Amino acid sequence: MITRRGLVGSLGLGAGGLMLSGCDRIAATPAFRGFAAGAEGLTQDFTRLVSNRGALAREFTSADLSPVFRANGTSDPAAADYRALAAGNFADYRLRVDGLVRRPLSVSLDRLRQLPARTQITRHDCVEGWSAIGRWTGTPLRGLLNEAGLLPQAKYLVFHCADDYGAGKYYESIDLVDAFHPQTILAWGLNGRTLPIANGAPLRLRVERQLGYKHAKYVMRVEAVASLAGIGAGKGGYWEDSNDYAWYAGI
Ligand SMILES: Nc1nc2c(c(=O)[nH]1)N[C@H]1C(S)=C(S)[C@@H](COP(=O)(O)O)O[C@H]1N2
Ligand SMILES: [Mo]
Repeated sequence: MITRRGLVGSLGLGAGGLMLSGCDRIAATPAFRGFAAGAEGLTQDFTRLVSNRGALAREFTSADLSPVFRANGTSDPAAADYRALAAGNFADYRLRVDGLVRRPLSVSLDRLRQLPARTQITRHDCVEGWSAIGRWTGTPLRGLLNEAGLLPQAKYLVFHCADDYGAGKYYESIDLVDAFHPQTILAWGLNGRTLPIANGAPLRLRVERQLGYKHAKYVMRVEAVASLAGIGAGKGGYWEDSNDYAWYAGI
C-alpha cells in the first residue's frame, strides 16, 4: 500500500523514515485496506516504480528493545501434531521447502540453527495499532532457497503454519523480492533466547518491510508456487482471504 511514510522512505528522506505516527496507523484501517486491496495490481506496479524494495528496514539498538514482546493471534497452537512436536522440544520438527524447487528440503531445527545466522533489532507493526521492538535471530531465507534451487516458474513463497485459524491453518505468502531481501529471515531466536511458543516457535518468518500479519509464525512448510490462485481463496494469506487485507502490506 502507498502511504506517505512509504513514499518518504522510498525517496530516502528522513533517516529510516519508519516512525509510526497516528496518521500512518489510519492507513491500516479496514476502509483503507479495502481500497489498497482493490488497487493491488496498480499498487504493486507503482511500488516497484517508485520504491526500492531492496532497501533495509530500520534497525535499532539494544536500548530500544521493548520490555515485553507482545504475542498476537495464535499464542499456543492446539493442533495435536504441533503439541507432539512441542512436547519433544521440537527435536522431531522438520521444515519442508518444496513446490517449484529442484531439491526439496527437510531441515531439522538443529541444522537450521547451524546455518548462517543474522541478528537484527527491528520494529514490528501490527495493523491493530501496536508496535514492539525485538532482537530476532535466524537464518536468511535466501540461503535455504539457494539450497533448494527455485525453478524459473516460481514467483511466490507460501508459508504453511501449524496453527488452526478460522476454517483451516494460518498461511501467508511473499514474492521473490522479499524472499531474497537480506533482512528476511526464518527466526529461531528472540531477544537472545530460544523463540517462545507465543511468538511462533520453533520457526517464524520476519519480513521486515511489511506489517505484522505477513510474519508467519509456526512455519512448517515453505512452498514455492507460480501463482497464489490455488492457495486458500487465492489472495495469498489468511487475512487477505478472510478480511480483504492487502497482500502487499509495505511499511
Ligand atoms: N501462524 C500464525 N502467524 C501469525 C499470526 C497467527 O495468528 N498465526 N498472527 C500474525 C499477526 S496479526 C501478528 S501482529 C504477528 C504477531 O507476532 P507476535 O505474536 O510475535 O507478536 O504474527 C502474525 N503471524
Ligand atoms: Mo497483527
